Amino acid sequence: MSSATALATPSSLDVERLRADFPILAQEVHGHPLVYLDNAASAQKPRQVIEAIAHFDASDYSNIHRGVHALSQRATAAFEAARDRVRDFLHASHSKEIIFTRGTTESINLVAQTYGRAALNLGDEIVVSAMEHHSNIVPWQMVCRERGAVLRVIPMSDAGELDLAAYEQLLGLHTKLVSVVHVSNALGTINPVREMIRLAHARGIPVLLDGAQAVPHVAVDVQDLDCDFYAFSSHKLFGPSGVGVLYGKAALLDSMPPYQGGGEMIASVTFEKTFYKGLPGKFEAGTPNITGVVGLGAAIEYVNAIGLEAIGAWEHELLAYATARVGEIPQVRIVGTARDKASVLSFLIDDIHPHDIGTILDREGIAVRAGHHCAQPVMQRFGIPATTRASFAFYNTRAEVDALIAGIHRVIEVFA
Ligand code: 7TS
Repeated sequence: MSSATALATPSSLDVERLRADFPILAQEVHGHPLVYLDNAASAQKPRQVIEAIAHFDASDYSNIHRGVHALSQRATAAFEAARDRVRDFLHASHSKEIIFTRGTTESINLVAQTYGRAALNLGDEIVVSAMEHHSNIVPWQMVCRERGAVLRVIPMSDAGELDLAAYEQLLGLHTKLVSVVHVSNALGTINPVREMIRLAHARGIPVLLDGAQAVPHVAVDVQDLDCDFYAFSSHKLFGPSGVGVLYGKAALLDSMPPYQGGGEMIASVTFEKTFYKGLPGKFEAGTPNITGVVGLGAAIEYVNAIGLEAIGAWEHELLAYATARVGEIPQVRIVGTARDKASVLSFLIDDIHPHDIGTILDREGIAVRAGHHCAQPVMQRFGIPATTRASFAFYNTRAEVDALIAGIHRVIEVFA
């Protein structure tokens, strides 16, 4: 398996060479070169990931963990190698702390339905923030309803920064978990999660981080952060969809009941009694997305070869440039102006509906997201129905930001 074609130092990324790794980017849409600025929804896959998937399916594919035959052993080795790679990527101490899921959504549901269901009693509380994706709200509402517990919400400022004083006030004797987003998909805010974890742990409260929008942009060290759970999705990290990760501290995962029952997760079954496997098998019932996991492993290898430091530095530059250029247009209002941000530029143009903006930009070959971004409470907080969101990856260029600016001027012209 080859790694990224170009290496880089923090101050310079050879973006043009890296772009050549992404076949999908070299196309025209509606007669314009594609400008892909919807990376927060799903990032694209480099040739190295596409080839790793094709090679695995063509040469090594089989079901895992059950066969004595050569293909099953090769497939199992590739699957477990990907688990080790995720462990290293998150700086977890054991591979058994890495649970493969369908994605961030399933990872959070797993914690809600196992840890949550067991820990919550009448009057207990789960603390989330005002900038959560629906997948870090609804699973908690479901389990809270069942257990008679309540959701408490950390407020945020007009800039889209969490109110840490209010957060501290929310932490109490009944708080059973803090579950917050590391980087907001709607606003781009990077939350001060280290400090938030410290405050929760001072009261013995575990913390889950929704890292869906963080892992493609910032280096994550779960031991250094000391988070108890960390969830992310492969498809936002240049890997395939339908696969994701839940990291959990071994002691905590060990103490939790299984999520789903079935094959793969058992040590022995009789009609009288079933014994479960240890970690990580206990939480991986059924045949997983084997090829997807292998693809995620390849994606991590690719990202590692570039380096998240270099990626972060370039994206920071790009976001600063985009923010400044967009800020020069009087009709535009940026939503989400936190001091610490990653990759996301959400905005409004006068009172033009974001769906119209998205449609006009699409005619110019520019892919952005228009809507509530599965974060309706964020829209309610700002009193708006939706935003237009440009979200960047390391393969985006200044020229693409310029194309976005030209597209915004075109929108203004059409609606003038
Ligand atoms: N958490 C955050 C912060 C997200 O941005 C998303 C997906 C999820 C959880 C759910 O991830 P999934 O892979 O399980 O679906 N966010 C987006 C988005 O911003 N546009 O489309 C999906």
